[in-house]
Amino acid sequence: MPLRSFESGVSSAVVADALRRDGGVIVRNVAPPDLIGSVSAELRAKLDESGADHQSGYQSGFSGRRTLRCYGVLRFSPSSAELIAHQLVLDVADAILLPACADYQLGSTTGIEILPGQGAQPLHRDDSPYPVQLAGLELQIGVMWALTDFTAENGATRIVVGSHRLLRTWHAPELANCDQAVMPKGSVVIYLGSTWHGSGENRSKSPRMGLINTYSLGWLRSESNHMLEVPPAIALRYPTNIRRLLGYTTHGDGEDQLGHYDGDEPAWVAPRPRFTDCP
Ligand SMILES: O=C(O)CCC(=O)C(=O)O
Repeated sequence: MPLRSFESGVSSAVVADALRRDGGVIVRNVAPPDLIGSVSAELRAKLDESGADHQSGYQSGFSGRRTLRCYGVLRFSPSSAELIAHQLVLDVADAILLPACADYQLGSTTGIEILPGQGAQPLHRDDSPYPVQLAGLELQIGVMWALTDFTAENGATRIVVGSHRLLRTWHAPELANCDQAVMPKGSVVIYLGSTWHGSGENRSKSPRMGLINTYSLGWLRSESNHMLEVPPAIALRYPTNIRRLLGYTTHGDGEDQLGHYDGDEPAWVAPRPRFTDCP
């Protein structure tokens, strides 16, 4: 079953409908080439560092031993904020996640470069760390930006269309419905946390580079620890919507409030001296 693919300019409602129906959807040519160029350049050094350190946890069997990864990209890639808080992405996240939370947060931000010779990643669901599966409750979405063209040969993300309808993680997906997110640089593929997916095999002679950001319900533990990856002194360089996505805010009100700081809304709303003094 093919993934549905739209051109940029499509409404977020159409994208969210396709996502709910199929579990994944492509929107082509969303980000301009200069933005994609800046993000790629800012990720370069960190990707190379991860490749140089073969003992690090960056290169595991699951992530791929011929795959470079860098995490917490807002620490060193200011341009990535434009992709992370892209209006289309936030509108789709609003539609999918806000019915089940007061606000959502970033789960993780990861640059991924799949080198020639890398085999396909095992298919998996991103919501598997959360030991709950309830029909109709989506815990997160994944948003993969193509920083190079994604082709069938270079490892374009594989998505099992319709697999989000399998309620339990042990229900094997129907592989006949697997499609690849073939799309030009600057495009984005969005998929649900419950959708089976994984990177493809890189049979080409060139690397495939992407930036994948996940967004999860605000009352869940985020996949990566943003307070350490993007500490307050760096978070303060970004506008409040990015700080909010990083979790420098509360979830809920009154006695239902989570994430308070000294019993209060954290300082990103009204910076206090001790906040900026944090190491
Ligand atoms: O690189 C890709 O296309 C997908 C990567 C992925 O799904 C993961 O590492 O969890």
